[in-house]
Amino acid sequence: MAEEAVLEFLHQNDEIVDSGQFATQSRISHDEIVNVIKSLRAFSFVDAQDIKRDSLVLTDEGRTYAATGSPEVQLVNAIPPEGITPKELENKVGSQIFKIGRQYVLKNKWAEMGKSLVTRKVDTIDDEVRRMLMRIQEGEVLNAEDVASLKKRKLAASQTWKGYSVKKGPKYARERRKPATDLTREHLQRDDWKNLEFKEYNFKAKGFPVEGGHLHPLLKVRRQMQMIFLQMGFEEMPTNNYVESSFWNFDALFQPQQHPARDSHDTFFLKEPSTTKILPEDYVARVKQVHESGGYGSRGYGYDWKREEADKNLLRTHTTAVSSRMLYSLAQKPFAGQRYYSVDRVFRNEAVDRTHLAEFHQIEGLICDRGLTLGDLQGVLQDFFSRLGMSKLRFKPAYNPYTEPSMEIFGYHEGFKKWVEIGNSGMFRPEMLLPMGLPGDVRVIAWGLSLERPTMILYGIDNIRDLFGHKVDLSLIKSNPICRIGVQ
Ligand code: FB9
Repeated sequence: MAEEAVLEFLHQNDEIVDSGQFATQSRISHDEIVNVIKSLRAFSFVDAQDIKRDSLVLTDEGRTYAATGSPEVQLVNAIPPEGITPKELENKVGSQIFKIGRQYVLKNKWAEMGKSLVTRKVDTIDDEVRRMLMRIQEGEVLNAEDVASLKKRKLAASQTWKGYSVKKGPKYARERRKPATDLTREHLQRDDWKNLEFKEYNFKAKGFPVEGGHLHPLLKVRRQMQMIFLQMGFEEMPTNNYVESSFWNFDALFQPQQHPARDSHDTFFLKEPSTTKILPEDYVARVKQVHESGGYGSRGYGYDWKREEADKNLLRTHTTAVSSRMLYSLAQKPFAGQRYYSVDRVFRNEAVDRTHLAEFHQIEGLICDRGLTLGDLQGVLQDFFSRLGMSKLRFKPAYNPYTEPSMEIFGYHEGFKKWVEIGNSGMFRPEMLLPMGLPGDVRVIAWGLSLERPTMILYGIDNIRDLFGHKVDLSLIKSNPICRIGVQ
């Protein structure tokens, strides 16, 4: 519509002198005409020269007073011959007119504004302000002093009108045929492709963003951790069971049945199915015995071990439950050393905070072989954490029910310039290994850490809910950088 109007007018008249007048004559909005002119100029259909006109226009307030009279005149006209109290006068004209008009009434000495009575001092007044506003509306030009006074009262403002004068351009045509963007079957069938104009290729145009899949930061760090373990000769353990029996999760690890971690305040027990059905009975008997009366050089815990406690199903509290299963199965065949690792979800019924949820992903590594020592454990931790970028380690004696000795692991973080707790470790106790049937000289060194802590540190995330859970911002999933650990 607007484009056709402009091109047809130029065909008839060679020039549009003023786009504003053309818009009015064509009954088309000037904004629409301007957009068409810019588009036609971009394709050399027209030559367009800028026109600028500065004009004075009334503000909303100015237009109001041009219609109703200036506030100061409205205020004086509202004063009766006998006078009026200030409050009554304000109620009569309204607080806005009263507040604005008052200052000009006093300046023009048109009334006496006493504290209790307002009296008029002149019989006739000339609403000069209203008259000036109406002259502007009629397009008259006022002197600079009057314009300045109206601008100061914000009753008028300068406005720059921008338009164009337009002539035919080098590529003018009475109608603009959209350049074809594709050679279609119809073009060939109609044989009209020969006189088609094809749009130029825009080699600078950006391609559409390719929407593909995106990996969660946890999965990226998990992959890197897996690569580190595989490069170190470890084999992944099958961790595809969140539900575990208390037997494999605690009893097999020589964790006593009264231990606070086995309380429902720390562990999620299942209602259905509440109990496990199958356990290796001969092994269970040895576990019962080692808890109650020891053996293998241990004196045990000296309590009545209960099968129904061991049968309770739970959500595993650590992947060490899987490690115990793997070590037991290793003991059922001629012994050969092994290196196992696991990275999977574990569940703890604990207070949640900014960095802890009721579940997290535990990473665990273990080496099972004859004659291993604490030095071997410290050595493999040095190798493992160096690959994570933390080569300065310190070890602090600690306690775990299933490892002795045990060590907390600390690493010096070059970025934070401080020591950071990076995991826990130890040597599984004989009371755990020997009832399984492992040879007496076999030792198991093991360690654990979480997946969330390194991921939060590596990706600069300080609240775990921004990393894991239903409040995670998907743009984080789409835009997080690659994980650069475990790359030697
Ligand atoms: O991951 C932890 N910290 C950590 C690890 C790596 C890391 O990488 C650097 C940036 C590159 C940074 C930090 N921690 C263990 C230490 C703390 O975060 C701690 O507050 C939280 N711990 C979890 C348990 O909290 C309920 C992290 C989790 C943890 C702790 C111990 C084990 C596993 C996970 C274990 C074990 C174990 C011990 C002996 C034998 C077998 C397994």
